[in-house]
Amino acid sequence: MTRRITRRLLLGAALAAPPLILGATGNLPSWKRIKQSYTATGERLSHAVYSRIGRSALAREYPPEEMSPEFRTNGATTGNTPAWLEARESGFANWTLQVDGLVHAPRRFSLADLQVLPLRSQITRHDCVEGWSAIGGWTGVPLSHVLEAVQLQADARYLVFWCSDVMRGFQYYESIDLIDAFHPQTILAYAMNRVPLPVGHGAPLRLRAERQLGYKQAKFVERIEAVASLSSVGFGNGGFWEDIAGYEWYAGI
Ligand SMILES: Nc1nc2c(c(=O)[nH]1)N[C@H]1C(S)=C(S)[C@@H](COP(=O)(O)O)O[C@H]1N2
Ligand SMILES: [Mo]
Repeated sequence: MTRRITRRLLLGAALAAPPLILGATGNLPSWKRIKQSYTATGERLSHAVYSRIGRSALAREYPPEEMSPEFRTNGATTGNTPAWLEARESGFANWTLQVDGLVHAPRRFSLADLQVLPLRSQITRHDCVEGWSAIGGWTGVPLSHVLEAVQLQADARYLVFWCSDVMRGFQYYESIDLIDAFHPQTILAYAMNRVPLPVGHGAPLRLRAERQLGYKQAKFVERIEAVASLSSVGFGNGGFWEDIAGYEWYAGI
């Protein structure tokens, strides 16, 4: 006869388990020490847990004192398309971001249009796959506000960020799904460390999708296209480095 597993039985097992496990190691630390070590690593622990419980978890944000004294640039350090070069001449006064594809109300946004929308500032750590990190501050408009303005169509599944730099003959692009698109820390940043976004870091507008690695943080964004599938974009892998070097499309951290 099988015993019915009651909730009380499960609770009893859960309470009994830790001493049993520790006992089995033959090296039983005192509960006090265990408690202390948990308190000491509490912040790290909760972050480690939160970052694994779901896509909506927030990336860690830092106090201003922890900002890196230097935040290096990487990849393209300038746009190089004729339109971008011309826009830079006017200090990006006549630059626009185009938002189109599977949206009901495609439109262009000037920097001023974006800057009157609600803004968000965040100090986060950028992690590049090449093995360096830097903590920097970003200010911009949450992507969700831009998407509300253009109204995604029912079959939109991904957003493609087209950039104003062409490398090795290919336009840089990246893409994210709608979970990342509506994540509260996904912003179109026009300022870095409280000054207008420098050219080297993607002026006048870049993506910050803080739950993703560095190469997803598209710089020099000139167009956002909503698509149903990534298979017909570029070589079909969802991004410049994904196409050229086999980087993972989902680069979640
Ligand atoms: N348009 C564009 N975006 C890009 C790149 C690039 O070459 N072109 N490089 C990516 C990589 S690999 C990294 S690590 C970051 C570097 O951002 P930073 O120059 O602000 O440090 O931008 C990403 N976004
Ligand atoms: Mo990177």
